Amino acid sequence: MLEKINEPEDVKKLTQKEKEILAEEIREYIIRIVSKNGGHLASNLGVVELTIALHSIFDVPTDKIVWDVGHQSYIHKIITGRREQLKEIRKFNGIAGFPKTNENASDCFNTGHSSTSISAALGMARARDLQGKNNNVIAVIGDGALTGGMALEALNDAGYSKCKMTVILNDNEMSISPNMGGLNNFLGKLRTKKLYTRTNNLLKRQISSIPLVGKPVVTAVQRIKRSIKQLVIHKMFFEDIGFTYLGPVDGHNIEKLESILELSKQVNGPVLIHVLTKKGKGYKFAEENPDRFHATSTFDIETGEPKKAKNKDYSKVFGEKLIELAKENDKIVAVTASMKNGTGLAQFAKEFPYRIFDVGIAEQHAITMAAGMAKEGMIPVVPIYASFYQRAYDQVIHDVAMQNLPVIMCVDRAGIVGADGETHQGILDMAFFRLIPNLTIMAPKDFREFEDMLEFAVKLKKPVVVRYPRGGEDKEISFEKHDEIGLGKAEVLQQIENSQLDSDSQQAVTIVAIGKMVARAMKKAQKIKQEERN
Ligand SMILES: Cc1ncc(C[n+]2csc(CCOP(=O)(O)OP(=O)(O)O)c2C)c(N)n1
Repeated sequence: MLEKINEPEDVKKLTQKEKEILAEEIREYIIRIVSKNGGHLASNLGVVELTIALHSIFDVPTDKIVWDVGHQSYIHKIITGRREQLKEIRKFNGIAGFPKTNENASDCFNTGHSSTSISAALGMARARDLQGKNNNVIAVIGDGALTGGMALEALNDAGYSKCKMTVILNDNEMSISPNMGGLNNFLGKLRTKKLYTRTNNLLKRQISSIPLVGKPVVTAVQRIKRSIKQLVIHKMFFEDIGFTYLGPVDGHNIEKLESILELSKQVNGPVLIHVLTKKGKGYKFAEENPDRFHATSTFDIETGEPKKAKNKDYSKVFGEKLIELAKENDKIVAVTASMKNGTGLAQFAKEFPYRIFDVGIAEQHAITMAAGMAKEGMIPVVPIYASFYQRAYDQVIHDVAMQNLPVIMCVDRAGIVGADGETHQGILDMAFFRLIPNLTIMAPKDFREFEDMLEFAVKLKKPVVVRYPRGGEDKEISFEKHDEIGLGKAEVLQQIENSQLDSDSQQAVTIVAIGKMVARAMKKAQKIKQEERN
């Protein structure tokens, strides 16, 4: 079946049975590719049926599908003519692991950072209306991404706007780790609302008995929905802010998905479809361990085990040192924006479950919340990937730096990060942090210096940024010298004797480096020294 799929039209032609077969073939194909290239597995396996249903009902590129984060767009890429190119996903000169408008017209908006899809889709819907067009606009957002402030700002605007658009809430109860927060509890109540599912069927029956033409249908749908809502649901967040809520619907049943998507097209306003999916669906190891298979390196399909053993990295050193510091100082707390495992906090969470706060994918809130804790005497440590720190820029300035509060901001994955592409590179943080007053910024040359810097940061009692790269130390260089960390002090690691200087011009080379680049600079310096000797 898969080999026949070169464009969405090919999916539209299939029978329901054939679509089910296609779903299984797509799963096998993706598992095989991700096992070789690495990538986002569990999230993609969860949206196979949803993506097939979307392409059966909507017409891209005229209709716009915005994938939140975009890590789950592999099936969309397969269906929109990139089946063969998927084999080179995330590789140099291969296709990207996220939607890219310059890669294919069906990718209508670039994503990578979470919680942007509803804003972008609402913008597209408004642009459509102003230009008298009539295409559909759909945002596909996970329950994890929904915890991001931007998504909630957009829901607020979209619900009130009355603009025709569809938000698909892909609810698998997981962010990277299990989803946290009050919204997750609220969704939990909707997930189990059997009564509502039944009434929803009633709604569908009533709607199908109304002739499907123009505005009267819409008004009728909304009137029926309102009356049912008043009957059975006391308080419905989505409905109350202006959305027509449809669902919950089984996200692995293509037929049901298609019928609810079709239904959403009839509503002339914002619709939210609540789709229940299983992260990792169809691959035993990913179903059992969706966090590990959220984003994975290469692995063995039979055992699910990684092909390469993971070396000690900076995130691990961070987690271990933080535990040590937290044992000595009970004011130390950790704050994470839904990245407990990635930032090395898993063990800390086990040892100090009451001193770690997972605030959801909410970097802005994480920083201001940490500022509040710091104001009242705690020492919050907030590890966030460099590219996601971009989200919290104003909070770092306004809430932490200007009040000179002792928040320790740990900038993980600083520098080039590789296969996730341009949205995930940590290349701007040094430029933007250095503009902010009151910040002490450090970058360690190796693990030992990183530990010293964390100790120093705790003692400093001021806002501190420590940036460190993805991965581990440089294997070829081991530093013996470790000066005590001091404010504004550089460390001289190697000096060339005066006699070695060029005798005529007395010229010398000075290499100044920070962080990971110190090892590289050392290698160069050693080479120069060697050349001088020869
Ligand atoms: C601003 C930002 N912070 C963190 C991340 C890292 N991240 C990527 S996907 C993800 C979880 C997304 O969960 P959800 O939206 O529920 O999608 P799922 O993978 O469960 O389908 C996180 C935290 C990100 N992409 N953007």
